[in-house]
Amino acid sequence: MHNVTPSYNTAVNHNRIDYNQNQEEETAAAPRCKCVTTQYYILASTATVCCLTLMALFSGTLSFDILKWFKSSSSVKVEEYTTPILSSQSSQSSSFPDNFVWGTGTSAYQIEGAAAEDGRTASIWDTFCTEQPNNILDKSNGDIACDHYHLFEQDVLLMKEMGLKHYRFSISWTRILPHGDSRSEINPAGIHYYNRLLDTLLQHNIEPWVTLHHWDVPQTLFDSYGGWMNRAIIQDFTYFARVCFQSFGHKVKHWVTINESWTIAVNGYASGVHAPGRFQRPDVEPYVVGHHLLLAHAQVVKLYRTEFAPYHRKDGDGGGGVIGISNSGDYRYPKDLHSEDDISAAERSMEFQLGWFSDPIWKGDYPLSMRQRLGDRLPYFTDEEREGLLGSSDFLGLNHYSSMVVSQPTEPKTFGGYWGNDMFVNIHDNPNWKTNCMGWNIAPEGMKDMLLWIDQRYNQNITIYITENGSCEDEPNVETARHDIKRQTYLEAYIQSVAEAIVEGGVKVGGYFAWSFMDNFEWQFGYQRRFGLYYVDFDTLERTPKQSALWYRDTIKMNGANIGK
Ligand code: GBH
Repeated sequence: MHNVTPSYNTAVNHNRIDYNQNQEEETAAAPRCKCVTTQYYILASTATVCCLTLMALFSGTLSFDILKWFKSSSSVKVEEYTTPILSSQSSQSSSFPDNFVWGTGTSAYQIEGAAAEDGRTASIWDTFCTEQPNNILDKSNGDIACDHYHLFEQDVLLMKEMGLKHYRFSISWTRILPHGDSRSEINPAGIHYYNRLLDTLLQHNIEPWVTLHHWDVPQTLFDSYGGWMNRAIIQDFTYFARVCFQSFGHKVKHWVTINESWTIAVNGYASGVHAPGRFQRPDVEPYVVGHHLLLAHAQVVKLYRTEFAPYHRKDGDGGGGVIGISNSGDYRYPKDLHSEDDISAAERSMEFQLGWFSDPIWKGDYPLSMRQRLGDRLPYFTDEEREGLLGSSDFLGLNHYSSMVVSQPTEPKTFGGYWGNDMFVNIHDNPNWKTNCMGWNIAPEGMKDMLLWIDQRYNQNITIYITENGSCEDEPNVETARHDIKRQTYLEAYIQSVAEAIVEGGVKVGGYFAWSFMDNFEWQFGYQRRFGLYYVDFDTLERTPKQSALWYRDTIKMNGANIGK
């Protein structure tokens, strides 16, 4: 896998050197710069059209520097970007509101690398991967990942090329606070890194959406008190959030507190396939962990709303920032549409996933079905906590990937040590669905049904952002990846389903973030599962746009008017 450590810096410097060399050449040829790529890749008969399209596309915003960089950098395949966009369709009507947010997402441990650099200390994910490599399919880890820590400037240029206006990423807790808590000196190198990333994004008019916690609990906090198992983490997470708000709040208008509490609780503390790899008390730990995640979320939102939001980024559009949570929500269909039991099994299934972490925020307590099945294994909120939670999100971030068919089991299950048994449903195939290479069902209608379910359940006209949606495809090499038509088809169908929820269901969906900006470290699957719009060669770290990246660029440009056409 990662045999790039020594040669890697050379590779990057090499790009930089090339860049400088080409700079002279390009400066001399300045008048033809905007067309410089066409000269190499486009047939003469279409050159003018493409030039005009490109110029219109990037009107005024794409500097010569970017083109020069693209031409000189071996990390980018320039010719793809000369494909004319579907400008003839841009007048078609779109189902999406004018201010609809189109973005992509990543997370710190999955892309940054530089794991031990500039004062960053280990998180539970570093430990999980490096101390027991068998936890990860290819025995890899995030030590280098996409090396975004060093390559972020180039990556932002790629985002710019894609026409991205919004980018969601997460902050590595231990880059900011090496001890995890307030005993830490705030690490100036960590602050400096995220400031540079934010500045680069803003300079290119890309709005940052910053997630505070995407699973990388400081190892020190796990060692001293068990991480999310202990209430003490609420205070420490709030302190970390305070440092982030203080340091970056004037640059960030959109915050996400915690990514996928469900995944943290179930994968980390029931099945143990994620860090910290606990499965010893699956009857208790996931629910305790989930409880602390919710309380920490509420605490951080309270802090933000009282001390930061009113003062940050008042730049003419209402000022202040917004803060929400991103929850995992896969849809469940009843096997027998006429069976009351199956219908309630499907409901329960969604309550045990999305409802677990959304009901307390929009209804003030855990779903009744969870309380009924779990009894006192599910912790209780005090009145004060309930009040703190209620309304503690300006929006719901929905991470939606897939759907399943479920039924009510006929035989009572014995508890097999997994959250799924607590939930008490049987899972079935739907022969009409294909699966992706995660084995997840491709069921675009589930997106619309999930959005309608949320809208109906919380009945508050809440704003939903799809903070993650995407597909993993089998891409053994860059050539396969460049023709990722399956991913494009997946994204198009799912976005179409979002459009239907907006148009037919009146659901307030504010935006959509494709997961992921680029291939990255896919947790327990290491580098063996690719979700990116950019292909990453993990030996050379070269990035190549896939077909889906080009298609998504068009989609953004046309505000989704190309969808379903
Ligand atoms: C996300 O988690 C993570 O936030 C992200 O870091 C990760 O890279 C990305 O997804 C891709 O894995 O068969 O209907 O039960 C994914 C959470 C929860 C999504 C379980 C799929 C199973 C679908 N996943 N869900 S279903």
